[in-house]
Amino acid sequence: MHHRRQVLTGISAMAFAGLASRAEAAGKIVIDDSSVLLVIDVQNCFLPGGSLAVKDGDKVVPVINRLAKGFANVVMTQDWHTAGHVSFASSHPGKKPFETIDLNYGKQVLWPDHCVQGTDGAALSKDLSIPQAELIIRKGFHKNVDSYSAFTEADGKTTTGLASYLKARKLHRVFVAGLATDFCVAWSATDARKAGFETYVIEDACRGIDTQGSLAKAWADMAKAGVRRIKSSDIAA
Ligand code: VGL
Ligand code: ZN
Repeated sequence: MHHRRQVLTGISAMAFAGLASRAEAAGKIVIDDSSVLLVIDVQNCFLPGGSLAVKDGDKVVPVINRLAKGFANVVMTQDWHTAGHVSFASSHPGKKPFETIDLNYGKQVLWPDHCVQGTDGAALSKDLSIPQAELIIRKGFHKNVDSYSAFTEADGKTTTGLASYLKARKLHRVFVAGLATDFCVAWSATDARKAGFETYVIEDACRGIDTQGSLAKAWADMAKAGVRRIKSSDIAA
């Protein structure tokens, strides 16, 4: 009798724990097998001391490492430019970084040289700890076309193949984090929506550059595209 009561108590305690954790998850976003964490451009050039350092860029690393533990599926991107890339101010005599020019595919912000293929600046942060990351997609490797987006280059038509990959793997919910909020994160998130993915941007897992009002514009563009703006605390642990 005594033994049986102990067993029942054990079972009801387990059931209660199950209910409690479901209740806790209520109102929170639950990561499932169709979810993928897309980690954008956490590369040395964008971190403090880098050639295109994003203010507090390093602060995203612990947040992303923590988030990634909850994802079976993680894809990372790497900005991966040729030397003399069209997006570099140094490729346009008389132009300075953060000025803009008109290229055949539209307006282009000019940047300091950054993320040149094979350089230490282009390497992913050594502090990222995401061993399960299954794909690293490189972008911006065509000398005359930039690619902020992980999906489609700045000409608006050349694809990186990422949408096809995610669809083939049945990953329909894309959670975006990384650098920089107002460029590669925003363009990737809006393109994810365009390709039909449920799309979230995890605000505290991103940092922005904010040049000429770009950060406010990026959030407005993302909202218009149906991107959901969340915080890492909105995700069920
Ligand atoms: C990025 C500017 C130039 C980014 C890349 O990762 O947001 N920004 N290239
Ligand atoms: Zn770039």
